[in-house]
Amino acid sequence: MLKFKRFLVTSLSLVMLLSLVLLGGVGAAQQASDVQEFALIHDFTVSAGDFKANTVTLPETVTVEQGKLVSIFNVTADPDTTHDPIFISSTSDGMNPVFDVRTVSGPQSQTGLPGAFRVEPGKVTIIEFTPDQTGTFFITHVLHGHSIVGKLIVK
Ligand SMILES: [Cu+2]
Repeated sequence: MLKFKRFLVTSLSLVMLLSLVLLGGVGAAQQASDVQEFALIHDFTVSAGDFKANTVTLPETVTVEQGKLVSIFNVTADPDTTHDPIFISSTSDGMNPVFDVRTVSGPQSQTGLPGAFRVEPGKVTIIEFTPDQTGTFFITHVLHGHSIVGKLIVK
């Protein structure tokens, strides 16, 4: 009985501690509300072995506000394929990178191209940028040899 009581007290303490941590987390997130955070899954769907198959992102469209820092956590759903380079481009061919995209955590692009980022299986690549113009932009793997992907809308 004493053991059970101790277990109960310990469990309750843990729950309270967890609540405090979670509430603290929420508070911190509210303080950092100027950061627009998104998780982006790059899903490479091979159709009949064609490497030029479509890649999609989930969600397919990300909508952000101009002038506010954007932070995107990128992962790939494909267990084998590393994507590099990925660009956010004003054109769907990926040739016009915008917003000075930086990789702040995870694998860096090995292409050396400005604005390029890399997504590897089993790793999280965090990119940051501040959109300085409105419009529709393309999150593209075109230079990696397969076609479109996601859209970024800046309002
Ligand atoms: Cu790719």
